[in-house]
Amino acid sequence: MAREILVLNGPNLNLLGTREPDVYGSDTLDDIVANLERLADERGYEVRAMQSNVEGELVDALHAAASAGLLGVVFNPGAYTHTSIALRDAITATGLPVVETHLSNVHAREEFRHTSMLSAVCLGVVLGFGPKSYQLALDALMTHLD
Ligand code: CA2
Repeated sequence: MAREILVLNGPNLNLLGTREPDVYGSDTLDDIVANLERLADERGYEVRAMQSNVEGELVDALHAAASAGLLGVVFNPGAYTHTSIALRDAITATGLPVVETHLSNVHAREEFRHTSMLSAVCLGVVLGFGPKSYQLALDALMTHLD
């Protein structure tokens, strides 16, 4: 059976590469996912990618990943990071190892970005390295799973 990892992205990340390149870089989400697929393949994993702007769909994606036997999640929850008890509960409920991942260094930005509802229930957090954050998160997750 394939060893699958979910790469899950939240609100507005579908706009990557099209706006605010000074904050979020010039790579599109497709570029980032293609890169992760290569890295995963080198280590015997497969990546399944999903993006949604809807909080409940992200909850559903976490449930579906657990039900389908996916092994873990690289998750950039976007702005829901700072607000979503529902996503926190979903991570706890599924028991999946989740690496919270951010392009920007949220601690160097506005105060409201300094709090995460999710970090405490995640395996770890990677932030501030642009698209490289995703690669570091995937690498750490695969090492954890190995
Ligand atoms: O740094 C990150 O990865 C964030 O999760 C990005 C979220 C932000 O609310 C979090 O505080 C930190 C925002 C994603 C917005 O993505 C855009 C991409 C291109 C253009 C505009 C927005």
